Amino acid sequence: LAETKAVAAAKVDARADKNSLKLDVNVFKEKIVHHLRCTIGTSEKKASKLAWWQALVATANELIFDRLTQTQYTHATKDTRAVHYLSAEFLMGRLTVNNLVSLEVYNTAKSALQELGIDINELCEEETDMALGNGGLGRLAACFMDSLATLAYPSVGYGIHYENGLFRQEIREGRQIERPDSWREYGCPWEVCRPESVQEVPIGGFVETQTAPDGSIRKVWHPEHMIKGVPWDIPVVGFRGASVTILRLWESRPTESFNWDVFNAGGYVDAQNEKAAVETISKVLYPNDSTEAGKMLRLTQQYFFSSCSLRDILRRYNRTHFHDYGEFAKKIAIQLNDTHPVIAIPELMRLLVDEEGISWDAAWEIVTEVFSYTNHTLLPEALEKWPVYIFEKLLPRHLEIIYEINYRFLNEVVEAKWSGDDEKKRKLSIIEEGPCKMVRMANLAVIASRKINGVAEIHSKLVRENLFPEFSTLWPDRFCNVTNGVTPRRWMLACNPGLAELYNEIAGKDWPLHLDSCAALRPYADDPQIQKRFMDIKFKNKVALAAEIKKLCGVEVDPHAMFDVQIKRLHEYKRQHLNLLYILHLYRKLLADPAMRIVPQVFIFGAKAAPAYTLAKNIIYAINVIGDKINNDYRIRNQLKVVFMPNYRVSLAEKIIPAADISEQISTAGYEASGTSNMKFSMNGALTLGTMDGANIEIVAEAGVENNFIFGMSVKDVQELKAKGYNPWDFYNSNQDLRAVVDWLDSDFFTEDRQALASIKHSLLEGGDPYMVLADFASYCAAHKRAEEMYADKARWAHAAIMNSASMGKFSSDRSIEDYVHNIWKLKNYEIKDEI
Ligand code: B1H
Repeated sequence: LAETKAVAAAKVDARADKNSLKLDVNVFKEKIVHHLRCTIGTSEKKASKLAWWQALVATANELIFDRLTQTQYTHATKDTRAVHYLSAEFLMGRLTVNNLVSLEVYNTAKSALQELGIDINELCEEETDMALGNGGLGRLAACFMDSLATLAYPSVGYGIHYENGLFRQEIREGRQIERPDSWREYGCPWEVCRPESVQEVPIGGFVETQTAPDGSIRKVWHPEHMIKGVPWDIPVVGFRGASVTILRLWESRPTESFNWDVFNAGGYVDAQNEKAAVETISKVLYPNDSTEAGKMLRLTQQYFFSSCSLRDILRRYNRTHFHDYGEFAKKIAIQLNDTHPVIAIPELMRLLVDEEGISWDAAWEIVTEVFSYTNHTLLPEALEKWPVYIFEKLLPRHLEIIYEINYRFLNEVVEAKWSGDDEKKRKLSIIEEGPCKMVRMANLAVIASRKINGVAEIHSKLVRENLFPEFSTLWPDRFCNVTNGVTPRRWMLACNPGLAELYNEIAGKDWPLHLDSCAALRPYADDPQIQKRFMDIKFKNKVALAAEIKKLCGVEVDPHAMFDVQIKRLHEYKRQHLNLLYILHLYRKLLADPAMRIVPQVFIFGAKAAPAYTLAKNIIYAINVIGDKINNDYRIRNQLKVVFMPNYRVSLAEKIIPAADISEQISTAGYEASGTSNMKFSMNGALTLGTMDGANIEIVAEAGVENNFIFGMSVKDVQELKAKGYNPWDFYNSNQDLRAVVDWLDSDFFTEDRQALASIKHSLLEGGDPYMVLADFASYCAAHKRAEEMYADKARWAHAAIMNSASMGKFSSDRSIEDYVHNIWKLKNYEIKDEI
């Protein structure tokens, strides 16, 4: 009894300790100094900023790990159903400010550091972004982790522990140069290695068919290698500590047995080579946003992390279910983030049939209950296909399983629906016939998934009607929509404290949990005082961004000017070159009429191009050299500035978005599945200048078309023009302004490397202008004109900015997660109490 009392007393002590850490600046200060000395091994006198930051993280981790333990205890004792989010990318960015805000200790930490003579902002700048993703798809996964933790749904994120994330971009003489991103060169204090959960994954080799005495057939895979998967856990803190979930990232290592034979035979160097080959698997993130690389290493990465994750899921399940799979589909939901982890489907079949001895039919029933698949793009070049010969080499048993799935699907399902229709079978088959037989991963995903969703209303419609029309006839109930969302904790509360304070006053402090409540600001959209307050916040953010622009680009910009922003991966379908043509058009008008006065404008770009995407790199070069010319042309009296901010990434977006007036979302209609920065901009009071594409449609439906600048062809217009036969020359020949700026690209006005800029003109004319830039040019100019007019009317602009910001309730990632939960995952959430 005495012992129980002592334990109970210790628990009370621990809780008191936690609370004082949260509330008492002095306690927080002591903790930081304690960690500086005892965890980091330095002292106040000589500590670097990095060391102070590490001590700050160690202090936060005291609270985080305690909450994590509580969360895992609750989930384990309740044997909860959980979702497992498999994604090749998690673009987490920095964690410090977010975690401190979520733990409600940001202000305590700030004051504690201040008393120690340290500026918390400077410390937070020490953190390298976790850039383990390319763009929207990876950042969406990160926002979803935030919402899952906040809503306290049992969940795990699974991905790859890339040693190098997306390359660091440097700009030299206007050109992009790629540098490796070693985000954890000096260690990452948020991650914890979990050696107790290491997995081993077989790969390569051959399959042997064994016939038992009773005539039954057994397949035995003799793999060539084993790869060790080492898990690194990154805790994700829900808002106000609602729960702490785990992002588990797998690192590849050679197994102990791996190179033993070679080593013994005196092949020390060869053994090292093999070791290096295995470590290569998690070395680097492929930098192709929306284009499939089709490389052996990439399939190996996908299989490696999918298999490690499934084994981890099975291990945890079997701790309480002892290899009885009757409850498996009740306890486990697996979400496939695009086709990248789709190899998990045949891998789970293999684990269940070959390793657990379950019948094919029973295993297939489990698999088709467990998996769901999210499609993120319709671009044909992004739809993953793998050559059969690569499968034969790396995953021979999986190939057999895929053939079996395909055989049964074609002969049972398709045959029943379209008897004797070989054309349908050819189209729906997982295997694409041809000189190089291919495995179509998207078809495999649809055939095995319970639900298939697109990421915005229009995109989901196109997934059904254009991408998978036959599948959606076959299984109409499988297809659904979940419109994307973003976390208001990072994208408003943490990155725009001024705006957050305004919402605290108007909507109450719970708005980050109930973003709909921001609508409380709407009745004040015409209130001069609130307008002033709102636009003062914006102005302050613009002053801060102007300083950052000066620092990074050396260009002086006036914060009174209209800040027009396009930040996203560089891709033809996103049409940064349409924006550039407009800038040239404005510049040309200013040169033609030196007396002309326009609304002063700053065009701000941020974009990385895939290293092998030449045209995209030329567009970056064009933005830089044209910007340079314009910024230094005294004739236009600073009315126009163009800046390209290097190394666009999450932490830079957090500085740019709160300062934007105009959000450029100008993809050719039908090509941007959703977009997510469009939501972040609106939340922070920017007006969208955009096409009726992706989530733009739903954003302006909420915020009012009249408060945004919509232009260009609709999806239907695009389809019709294509059907009719689009000819860019028609537009070029009939619009003098357009012809002048397109021709300007093919001149030596901006650069000696005339070829680089001329290549853009070439793609727009001889290249056929695949994304119909010229067709939308006139309407884009007109939209800009409307924007400039509205900007000159301060009250009208403030009204529109407020209406945008206050109408984004729908686009909280909490709403997206609730949609997934109710329509797909069927989870329950649990209150996490301080129990242990
Ligand atoms: C999106 C990708 C993507 N769609 C292949 N597809 C990749 C495809 O490395 N790869 O091979 C990487 C990424 N990314 C984006 O997803 C869409 O373009 C956006 O419109 C959407 O908002 C985002 C999140 O759904």
